[in-house]
Amino acid sequence: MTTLLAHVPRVEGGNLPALLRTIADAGNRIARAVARAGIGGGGLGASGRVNIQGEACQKLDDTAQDIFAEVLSSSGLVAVMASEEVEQPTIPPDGARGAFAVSFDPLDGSSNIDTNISIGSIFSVLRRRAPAPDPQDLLRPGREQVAAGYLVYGPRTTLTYSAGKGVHTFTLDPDLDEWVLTHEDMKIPARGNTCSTNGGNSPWWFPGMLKFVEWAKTVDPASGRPYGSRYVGSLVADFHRTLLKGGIFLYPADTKDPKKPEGKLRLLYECSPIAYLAEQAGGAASTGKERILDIVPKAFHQRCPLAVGSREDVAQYDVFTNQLG
Ligand code: P6P
Repeated sequence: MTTLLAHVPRVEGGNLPALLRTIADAGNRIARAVARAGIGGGGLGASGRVNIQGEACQKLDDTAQDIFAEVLSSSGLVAVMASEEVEQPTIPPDGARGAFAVSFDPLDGSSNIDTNISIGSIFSVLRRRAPAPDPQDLLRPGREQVAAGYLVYGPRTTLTYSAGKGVHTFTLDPDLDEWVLTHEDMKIPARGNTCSTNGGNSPWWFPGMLKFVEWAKTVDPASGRPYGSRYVGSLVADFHRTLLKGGIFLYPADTKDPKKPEGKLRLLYECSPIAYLAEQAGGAASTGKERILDIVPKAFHQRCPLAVGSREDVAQYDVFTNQLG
């Protein structure tokens, strides 16, 4: 059996296999907390905390944040880390010996917790470049990532990652309590037949997005249209389906909230790691106008539009967005 530690390639100057194993251990602990939420009346519902995004936090958000922060801080591998849940990045006590700058969303899709729908954790790994631990080291384009991935806490607990040599999924065997390689070198089909987006936002979409969705709904059997519609509301679940079956996931810029003109998703710990995986699997990820992995972040929690999935579907979306705005 190929273990995660043995599967992850080593990188110059940092123990990447150990870091991903540490993240996997955090995921195992979070999966157990998710599975037990609600038993004995604990673990579900709001915690009363409001995060930097202005979102009401669920108790499991706090649990996942605490687990990620604890394991990464104590690993000796991390120089600086940014979390969706925390305003400013954190430098662990022994960050000076950490080789990596890590961004993470400890629990993505938490609005789905109480309804027992799949949720997950997302992570992005950069090699430290600064001579000393420095939060600014996190503000680098996604093409510089040395690894990225996500966990899905669903019917199965899975960890999907890439370290620059393809995309692979490990599944947690609950009997062995071990991660088992179940999907190696995953590839997104060049074109799919599913469009995944929150149609409730259509009154605020720009013309290019409206045109793409109309195009996807047009009857044209030769191109597999009309596309089906699937939307879970957890990025990890919607992307994992897209990775396996093809199609396109869209969270575009819109005019719904003047405070979020670039859409809802965050660059550092949602769009950038997902884009890295998509490209490693032969797919594509863009804002509609530029490659996600070329965006140079200016702020830790900046948002960006996301179109990700089959490269031919993303290309078609780019055409409409560049033509129509
Ligand atoms: P909406 C979850 O809150 C999340 O950040 C992503 O996981 C998901 O894709 C998106 O928001 C869903 O947002 O506005 O459709 O509920």
